[in-house]
Amino acid sequence: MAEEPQADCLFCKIVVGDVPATIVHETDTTLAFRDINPQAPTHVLVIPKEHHPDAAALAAAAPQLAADVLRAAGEVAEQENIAPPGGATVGYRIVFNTGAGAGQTVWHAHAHVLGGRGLNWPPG
Ligand code: DGP
Repeated sequence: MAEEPQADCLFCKIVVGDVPATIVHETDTTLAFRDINPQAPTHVLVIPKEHHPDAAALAAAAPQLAADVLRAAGEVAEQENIAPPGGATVGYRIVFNTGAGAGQTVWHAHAHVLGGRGLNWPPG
């Protein structure tokens, strides 16, 4: 079930324009903006406009919306010229940190789209 916007949620505030962000992509259901603390030359966050606390909750409550986020992430990668094909150095990573132990710090589901440099595996 969709959740109401949360008054204390940073990303809900970005959705309504109360907190500024560098928006790079938008659909009816999703918003994408540059991460304030980039970990790669391209580091964009893709969020559902609706509030869901993490990726698992989003997928359980609104699977079509989760698909919208993934589609938007792919479109951002195309737009940023980090999507294959394009040679062995081109590629990107979509990351959903889920839970504090995995590094989640903002409790509004978001996909990190990272690229523009070599990405090691396994991640840290
Ligand atoms: P995570 O740690 O997976 O919950 O990712 C949260 C990301 O949000 C983190 O990479 C930094 C980013 N972030 C935090 N505050 C802001 C902000 O005010 N604006 C933007 N654009 N990004 C933010």
